[in-house]
Amino acid sequence: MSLVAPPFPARRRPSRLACLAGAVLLVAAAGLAVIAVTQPARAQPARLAVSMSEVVPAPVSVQPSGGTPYTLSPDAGIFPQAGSTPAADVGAYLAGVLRRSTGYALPIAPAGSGAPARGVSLLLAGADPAVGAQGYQLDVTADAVVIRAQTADGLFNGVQTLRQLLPPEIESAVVRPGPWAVPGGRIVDYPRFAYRGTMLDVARHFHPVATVKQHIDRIALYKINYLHLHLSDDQGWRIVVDKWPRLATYGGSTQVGGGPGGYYTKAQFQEIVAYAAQRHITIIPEIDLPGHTNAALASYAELNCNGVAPQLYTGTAVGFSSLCSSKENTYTFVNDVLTELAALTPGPYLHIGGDEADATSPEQYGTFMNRIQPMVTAKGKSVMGWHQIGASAVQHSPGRIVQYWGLNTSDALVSSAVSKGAKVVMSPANKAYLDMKYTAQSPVGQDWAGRIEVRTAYDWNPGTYLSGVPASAVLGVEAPMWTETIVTEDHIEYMTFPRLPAIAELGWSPWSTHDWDAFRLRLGAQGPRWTIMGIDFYRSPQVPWGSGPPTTPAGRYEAEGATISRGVAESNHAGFSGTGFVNYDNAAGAYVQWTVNAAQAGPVTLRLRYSNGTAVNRPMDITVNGTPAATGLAFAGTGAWATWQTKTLTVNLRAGANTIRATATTADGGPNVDYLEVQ
Ligand code: TNX
Repeated sequence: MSLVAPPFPARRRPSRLACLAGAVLLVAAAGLAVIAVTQPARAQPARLAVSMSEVVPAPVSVQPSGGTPYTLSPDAGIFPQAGSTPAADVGAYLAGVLRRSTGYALPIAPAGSGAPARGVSLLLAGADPAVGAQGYQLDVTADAVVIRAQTADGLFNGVQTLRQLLPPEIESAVVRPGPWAVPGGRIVDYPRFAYRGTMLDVARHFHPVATVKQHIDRIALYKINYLHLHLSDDQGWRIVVDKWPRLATYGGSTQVGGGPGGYYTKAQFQEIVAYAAQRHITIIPEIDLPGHTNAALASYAELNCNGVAPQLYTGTAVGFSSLCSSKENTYTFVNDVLTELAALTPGPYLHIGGDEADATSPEQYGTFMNRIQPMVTAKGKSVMGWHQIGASAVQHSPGRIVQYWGLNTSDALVSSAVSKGAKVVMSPANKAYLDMKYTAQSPVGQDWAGRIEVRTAYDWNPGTYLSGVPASAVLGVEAPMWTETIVTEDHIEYMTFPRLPAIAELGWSPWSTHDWDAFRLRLGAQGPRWTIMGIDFYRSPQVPWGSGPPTTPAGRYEAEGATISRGVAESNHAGFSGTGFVNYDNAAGAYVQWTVNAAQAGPVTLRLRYSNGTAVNRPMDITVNGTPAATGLAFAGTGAWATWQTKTLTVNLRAGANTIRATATTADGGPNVDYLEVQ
């Protein structure tokens, strides 16, 4: 399908912001699938093979044991802290993730008090005290995985790390063969900032519940703990308010470009809130006030100063609408909306917008904000708003949060709000906006704040970015996604990945871990996970992606051409590929060793083709560059020497030469081996 919408009208915005230069073409449904992704082959610095250090966001402390990994086995269980429903819920979530791809039963049973049982324990005691309210300690030995935390939030964050320590196939929606190894060692980890958020604008283009849920599932993987939903704007009102029903039914009836729009019923909104809560994510609802209100003004004539309702709006200009600050009715309206919204929202914040109120004078803006902020606090919530609420005419409201979205590294409104006690969420538009294009070639997105490649999104420090705003005043970071050009679920994925993980790392990881060269390797290793999860991500050429296009010369490496420590190449059983196969000579310690040159570092899938004519299992150890990738991997009898089967495992390769060795572990030797295939 191809859809070409008219050019965006010129937008008004504060003069210090770069304006949209000329027209931006909306290539809404041009289909990301047709983007030609070119990835220059380039030499990557070498790195360790399998490691505990591939986690995004980077953990505070990682100590690999170098010992035998833990391999999740079919008889493993999940053992949450006895007597804790929140811990049991985290256990159920983990089981849900792991059962899909392993096919294992993974029964859940309360943790006992003795040695950890085989499987994953989720304990609310015994963690390093440094982990605090959101952190965790993860210990992996050959026998078990144990996650310890002080809260269920901490356990949940530990579970996200565990997912990333398992092979990428763990994210598969269908059962895969494994093996499911977790590298041995200890991670002690906790966040730098309490708030790590992202925003989805469901007003410019409406996005249904299912899309929001899927987005929640994905952002949870990177320890994002707040999802800000921009629920109203000029183009649409997206949440039912019982006292003002036309807001949703009329104000929600269209969107940018004139599509059908949509809105959430209260039950649907609560479904989103509950779904997010199960993933330890708090929803922050935003009603943008007093500007960005055309949809409300169109729904109720009496909200307009002149008593006349404007038309619904489907363009992308900003700054032209305003509630009427001099009408008492306005405050009844706002209070009704905030009352119903607060009742739907267990989280601590109500976001009241406050940006681009260009049709409101500074005096009117002050009057309006000073009336509505106390409405928020009266409902037991804290005010959150775009940084314009830091205007001197606006009083400080206890616990309030200003969200910085400017382009500069100093801002008087923000420093003034901070000096009165406000905390700041950092969303600098030229770093953190997920709706900005990556490059001039990006098929969707805007560029008024610049183009944001992955490195640009990553290379800034939220704790020192704004002069006059010390790290102690920074609550955290948020990456907003405005949706003027973001129409489909695919667009959301493409603009979110890989930039949101970069912003998540800025919010979570200690600044001492900040290192672009290391980050790009860790980020690249996430690629295979996203591919398996079906995420259509932007394959930035700045990042050595671990898969997509395979990282090595993919292909077949015949055993008869490999290094053989003992044994012989034979051809006396049919069905082999190449000129023969290797007979391991019934000796323990005999090995076949291949050299695989990888263009870049990252995970690959290995397939070993073998036959094993007897009923005897001939287990082998597989090492990559001397590090165990699988220990005692079973090669069961295939019934006949001419019956060939393949064994699959995922390993990490380093850039350059890799040594992959399969060693027989019993006096029966290894099976006959035909080839190693790299995928
Ligand atoms: C500015 S950022 C806006 C939004 C637009 C966005 C587009 C902010 C607080 N306001 O109204 O959607 O730019 O990038």
